[in-house]
Formats: sequence, structure tokens, C-alpha cells
Amino acid sequence: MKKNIALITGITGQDGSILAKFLLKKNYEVHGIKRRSSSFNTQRIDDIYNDLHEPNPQLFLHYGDLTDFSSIINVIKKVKPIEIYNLAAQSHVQVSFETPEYTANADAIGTLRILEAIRILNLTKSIKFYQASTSEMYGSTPPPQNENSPMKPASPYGAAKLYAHWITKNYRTSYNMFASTGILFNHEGPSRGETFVSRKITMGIANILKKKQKYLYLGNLDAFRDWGDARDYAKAMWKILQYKKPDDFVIATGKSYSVRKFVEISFSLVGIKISWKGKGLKEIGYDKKTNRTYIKIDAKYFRPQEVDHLRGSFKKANRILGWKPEIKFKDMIKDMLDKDLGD
Ligand code: NAP
Ligand code: G4F
Repeated sequence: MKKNIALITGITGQDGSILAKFLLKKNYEVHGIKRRSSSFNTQRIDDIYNDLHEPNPQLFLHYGDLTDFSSIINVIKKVKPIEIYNLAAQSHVQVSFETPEYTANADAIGTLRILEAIRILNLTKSIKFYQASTSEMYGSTPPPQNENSPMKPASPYGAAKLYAHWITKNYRTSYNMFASTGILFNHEGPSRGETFVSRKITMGIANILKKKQKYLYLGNLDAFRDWGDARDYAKAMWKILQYKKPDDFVIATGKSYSVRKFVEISFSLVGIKISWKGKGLKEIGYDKKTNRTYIKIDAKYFRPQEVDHLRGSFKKANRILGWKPEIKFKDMIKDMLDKDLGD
């Protein structure tokens, strides 16, 4: 029987690595695009990568970059996937303020490059395309956000992703392509990048307990996010492409917590009760029993513009795809702490 072939851009990232594992279990042949880098960037997929000289490999990596059209069109031509998951991106919101042009090139025009490659290769009828859209596109729109909520991005990242979102919808309509989007709210787990706030907190706690770090320095504690587990969200991406027609789906938990609450819950899981005192940059998080300070504020982690509150409605995904989040918020933090305490 002919195998299903999937191509994942961003396979070395959090979501790409989880999706690759999910698709391999479903018996797909999985191809991924990785960037050339001076040190290894495949840690998240090393456990599933087999030497190609061994019999029957199922995972193949190709060098490429979303800023390089020739690499994109060549890989698609060679692999001829039935599904493309476009997960590659400069995905850090704060970094996008420092590298706005690169972020637009990779995240916005990068998506256009893939869509154009599919069109130029006359593969519009044989490839289903998934675009990794984001709740960051809503910006200042108040919660709950759904597929029809206004999009008012508040960062170069959000604006680039909004272009990618709309160009995907445009190709769906203009060329009758199976091009879908998943508007995913924040999702985390033990393989989350170390500079996103969730992982920074769990790694910080582990480092403090191991006496490798004295304080955890954070920025805005009062932003709210709808934090889900990346394993649940990879399943949603696949379900979106299995639906009978291309569409847009919000993937979220419907619950939100502040960064402050994330800190409190994470510390409580290692037996430390955090109290707060002081204001603004002088605020600290400490343990009343011991008077030991754990959290300090650093102005450099504040953004030029903040997205105050994200909380998504996943009603459409639940109704049409039968998707719902399975992993509980606290269990996800526990898994992250277990990983970081074990490292
Ligand atoms: P991530 O961990 O930062 O991974 C990003 C991936 O993209 C990495 O494999 C990275 O390669 C690759 N990449 C970056 N620039 C590239 C370029 N120019 N060409 C080719 N590859 C490039 O992100 P993630 O959390 O897995 O997120 C996956 C996707 O979902 C991203 O598009 C993100 O914007 C979007 N998203 C994420 C969330 C979330 O909460 N995680 C929510 C909504 C949407 P290296 O490993 O070499 O850096
Ligand atoms: O963890 P964050 O950096 O994630 P953010 O900005 O919400 O973006 C993530 O989720 C998006 C989906 O909504 C994705 F599209 C995007 O790719 C990425 O995965 O920050 C979360 C919140 C922010 O309000 C930030 O200001 O935490 C606040 N924060 C407070 N102190 C901090 C810190 N964020 C980081 N990264 N580092 C801090 O020290």
C-alpha cells in the first residue's frame, strides 16, 4: 500500500518534532526541512531519526530555509507530499521587535513562497496545506476570541502571521487549494523553547533548586494567556487536514491564567508558596516563611506593545473535528518541571 507522505517545515521546533512523532505513529513517511546551523539543531528529533543507511527509514531531512524560494520549490518537487504542515517561523514575539524585517520575510513571505511553489509545480490538487496561524493575530481584541473575532496584531510577529493567514485563505479561494489554518493559542510542554515564559519559569525553578541560578527575572506578570499542551495541539493540526474541506479553526483550552498565576502554580508544585510585594520594576516574588526572594523584575523583558489577554473559544473545532484539549494545565506544568528537574 502507498504510504502517506507529509512534509513539515520547522520540524526541529517544538511543534514540528511532536507532529513528526505523531505522524510516524500513524504510519506516514515524514520529511522535514531543517536549516543549516553551525551547531546541532536536531535535538528534539534525534530520538526518531534513523541512519538512512539502515533498512526502511521513515524520516527524511532536507536542508532548506523559508527565506530561500529555490530550496522550498526543490524540496516540494522532490518529496511530492500529500500534506504540508508549515510550522517554520521566527516564533518569538519579543525577538520580532528586534528583527522585524527578517520575521516578515520568514513568517509572511515564507508562507507565500510555499503556496507559490505548490501552484507553480501544478500540485494544487494533490497537496493539502496547513498554516500555523496564531492567537497573537488578535492583539488587542478582548477575549473570548474565535474564528470571527477582529484581528489587530500588536507585534511584527503578529502582523507577519496575519499576512500568512490571509494569503493562505486567498490561495484557497483563488486557486481552489486545500489550504487550511489552525489559529493556535499558546501551547507548551517539556520541549518548549527555553526563552518562552512557561519554560523559562520551569527551567528557572529547576536551576534555582540546583543552585545554578539565584533569581528568576521576568517582565510583565499581568498578561493573561490561554495555555494548552503542545501534544494535544499537534493532533488538532492533523485533524484539520483530515476534514473534508479546507477551513480555519481556533485551537485553545478556553481557560486563561496570568503569568503571575503560572509562576505561583509552578513554585507550589515544588513546595514553595510565592507571595508578592513592591510595585512595578521593584516588585519581588518571595517565600514569606524563609524571606527568600525568588522572582525579580527586569525592564528588558517588557515589550513595546503587549497583548493583554488571550482566551480562545474552540467550539468550532469541537463541533466539526471532535477535538478538545485533554491534558490539564497543572499536569502540563508538572511534566515540564519533571523534565527540567531531571536534566
Ligand atoms: P519553535 O519551537 O520556535 O520552532 C520554529 C521552527 O521553525 C524551528 O524548527 C526553526 O528552526 C524553524 N525556522 C525558523 N526560521 C526558519 C526559516 N527561516 N526557515 C526554515 N525554518 C525556520 O516554534 P513552535 O512553538 O514549534 O511553533 C510552531 C509554529 O506554530 C510557528 O510557526 C509558530 O509561529 C506557530 N505558533 C506557535 C504557538 C505556540 O504557542 N507554540 C502558537 C501559535 C502559533 P531552528 O530549530 O533551526 O531554529
Ligand atoms: O511565552 P511568551 O514569550 O509567549 P507569547 O508572546 O504569548 O507568544 C507565544 O504564543 C503565541 C500564541 O499566542 C505564538 F504565536 C508565539 O509564537 C509564541 O509561541 O510570553 C507570554 C507572556 C507575554 O505576555 C510576555 O510579555 O509572558 C510575558 N512575559 C513576562 N515575562 C514574558 C516574560 N515572556 C517571555 N518570553 N519572557 C519573560 O521573561
